[in-house]
Amino acid sequence: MVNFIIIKLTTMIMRNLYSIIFFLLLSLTTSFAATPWLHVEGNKIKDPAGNVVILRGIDIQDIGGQKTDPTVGLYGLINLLTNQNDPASTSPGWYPHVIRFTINPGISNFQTYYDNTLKPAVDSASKKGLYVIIDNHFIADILGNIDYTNRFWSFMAPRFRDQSNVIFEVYNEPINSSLTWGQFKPYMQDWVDLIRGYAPNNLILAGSPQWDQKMGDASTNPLVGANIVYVAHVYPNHWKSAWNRTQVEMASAIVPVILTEWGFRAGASSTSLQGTVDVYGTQIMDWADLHGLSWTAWCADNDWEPTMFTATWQLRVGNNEMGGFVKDKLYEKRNDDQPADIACLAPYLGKEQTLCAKTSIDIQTGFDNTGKVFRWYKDNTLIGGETAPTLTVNQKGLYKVEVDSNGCTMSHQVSIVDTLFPINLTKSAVLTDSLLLEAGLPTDPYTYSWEKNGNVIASATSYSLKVFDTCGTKFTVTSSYAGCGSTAADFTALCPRAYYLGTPIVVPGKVEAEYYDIQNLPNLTCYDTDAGNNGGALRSDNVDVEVTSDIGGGYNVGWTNTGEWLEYSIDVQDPGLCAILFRVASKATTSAGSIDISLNGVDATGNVAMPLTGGWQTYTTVVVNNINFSATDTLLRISIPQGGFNINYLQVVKGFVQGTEDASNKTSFNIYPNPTNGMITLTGSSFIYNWQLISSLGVLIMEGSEQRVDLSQVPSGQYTLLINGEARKVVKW
Ligand SMILES: [Ca+2]
Ligand SMILES: [Ca+2]
Ligand SMILES: [Ca+2]
Repeated sequence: MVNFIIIKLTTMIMRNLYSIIFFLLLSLTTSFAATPWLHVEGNKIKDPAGNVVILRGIDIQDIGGQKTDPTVGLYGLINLLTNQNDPASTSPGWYPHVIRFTINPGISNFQTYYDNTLKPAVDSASKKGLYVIIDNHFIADILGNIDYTNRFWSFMAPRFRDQSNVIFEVYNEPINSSLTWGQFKPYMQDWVDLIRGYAPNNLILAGSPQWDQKMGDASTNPLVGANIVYVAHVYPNHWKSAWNRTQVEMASAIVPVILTEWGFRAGASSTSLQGTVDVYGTQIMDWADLHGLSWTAWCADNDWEPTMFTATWQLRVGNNEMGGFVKDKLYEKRNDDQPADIACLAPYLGKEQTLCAKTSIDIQTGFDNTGKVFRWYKDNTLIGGETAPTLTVNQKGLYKVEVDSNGCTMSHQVSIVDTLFPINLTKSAVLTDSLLLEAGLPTDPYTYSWEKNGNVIASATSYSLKVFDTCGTKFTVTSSYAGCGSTAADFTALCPRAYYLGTPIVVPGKVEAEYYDIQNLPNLTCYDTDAGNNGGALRSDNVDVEVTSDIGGGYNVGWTNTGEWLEYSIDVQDPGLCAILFRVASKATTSAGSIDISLNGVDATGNVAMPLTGGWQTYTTVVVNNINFSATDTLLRISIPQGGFNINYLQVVKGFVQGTEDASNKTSFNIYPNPTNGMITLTGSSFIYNWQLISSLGVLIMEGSEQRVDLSQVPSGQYTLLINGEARKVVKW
């Protein structure tokens, strides 16, 4: 820094004396604090040179929310809280050494959040010479949030593992009051282990049950691992309780403790936050000094309580407020308990490596050895003579490296384990030809056994197996290696064609258009002219299926194009002459296209023209008689010689159905008798009688698909009978 100023001076002397004076003033007033790696020894936080460090600073609200503050925003607030020329209250400026970033949980995309919010915020605070606490700000039962917290730290920890000023607060407030510390500890231990796998050296702040109140037993039952600091939150209501204070005092006698939240305001809306400088503020600060507690004050905000600022970001001052008190306390302590400026390098060995079936493995620190000393340990015993940046090992165990560099010592460890990698076997395929399954490489030293449908294939002991079998057959391979256990994987031979509902469609009966057979080979059971399902419903191949608004609901096939076809496996249980009733709709402008039905590949109907119905969901029924279904017919195909219609289903009806293939007389129902005192009979040229009887108040009374509607049990009065969507008035007398 000194050399830099001299060079600057010699170049600038030629230009402007005022600039030089300004530059010097700037240099003197913006000296940033050092933020080397911190570590824990006993109940103290220390810098690499062994100086005791006590972190004192400030909490700010959810940084994503603070970004949207219209007055100061996030970066404006960081500037405000580090402005060393702010005369508010009695101190001349702000001197926090740590800032805590509240991060509300529920982040949907960690990468976006990291790129747009967290990383820029950490960078901004880092440039100010601050330690930064990343606070995963749950105030919730831990049991519902284990997965999210795992994912949060798996993403964030590796990204900040090289920043000596970044501190991880695992889980803000585990509310779980029913858990003891001992019951809670395994959950926190899992998170600590997870974070340590990614980030060997950052301080980890561990909360405790009941909103960070039960850390006392950590004094006799601490978390396993290095550089862990315990979190306590002590608001005025806690401060009044001797039990709460004792918990902190028990812990802090043995392990380091940080108050990541304390604060007060006489006018706070919650009584638990109400306090003054005289009653609470001065006392808790003296108590923190007595027990060597680090702290961050909650909350440097104009909204989140207890607020240090007014709504217009004026610092609240006086005996009833914490704003001025915190600022003045930070100034008073600005030079106390601070680290020396030493750059330390942290080695990183990875999380875990597998030795199995390898003769040796290299553990690499990634460092050269210039100016550094390396010590390697196996299972906590120093390995004599190993002083290189890389260690070659041939036994499993816990390996640790210590690196001396720039006057400090950093370490990391990795487990070398003996477990087999999972086998990467094809999961399933249709066997149109023989297929070679490979469970490894020919050079792998493992032994293999293969099973077919659960029975060992005696001759199969190779890494590979050639299979060609009927669909549904399941092959299992198990790979083993002495001392490493075994691992297994499956392969299933798929049927090229499968029934959509698990069995063939029974005929006579209803053939839903959307229930065409499943295909595991291209263009085997259906053919569609464009990729993907334009309707996006039900199926995910190329056929276009959408939700239908026809009576009865379900789906229809739409976007029909010339040349497309669909096949259905059928089971003809009552052979003979049948009628096929096509349930179709079309809003095409000229022609609605046509359908051709074939059975077992033999044309059964010729081209049947489809009608224009005026709407893509305005359905009608087209009847084709005299189709002979024999017991040996197993495959029905809908071919589309010309597209332009939607199809909901085919109804196959035994016998002859009176009607016409033209649905233009859809409205020619007859209802007889009407009025009635009992049975109404429906007659007409539509042969699907989906009907609903609706009261004058609009209540559905009954529904059915029979040709007769029995009104004998309903009260006298006027009703609406909906027949295939068409409304008729009927009167019961
Ligand atoms: Ca398509
Ligand atoms: Ca299509
Ligand atoms: Ca349908």
